[in-house]
Amino acid sequence: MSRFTLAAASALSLAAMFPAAPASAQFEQQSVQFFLAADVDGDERLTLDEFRTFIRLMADAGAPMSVRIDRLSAFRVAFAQVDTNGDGLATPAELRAAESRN
Ligand SMILES: [Ca+2]
Ligand SMILES: [Ca+2]
Repeated sequence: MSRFTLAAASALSLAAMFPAAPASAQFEQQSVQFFLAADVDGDERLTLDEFRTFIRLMADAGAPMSVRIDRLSAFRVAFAQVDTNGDGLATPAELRAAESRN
């Protein structure tokens, strides 16, 4: 099997895995999993380090905003935008609010 065929086949199976689910719902569900994965100490809030992990996971999944943040290494800037109360921690509520602003 040529590399081209392989790429085409994997694109097809990806499309089959995620049929008609709206992209936003898709990412929302994934972002919960990524949040839990990134939250190393399990306090349900992300430090800047944990936030970086979270964005990388999101970027790997193809979330456009996260891809951009990852590409620009703009973690600190993005974190400051998410952490609206400035306590150095991104809560799920703050992340959700930031997502709906974008
Ligand atoms: Ca944490
Ligand atoms: Ca905060």
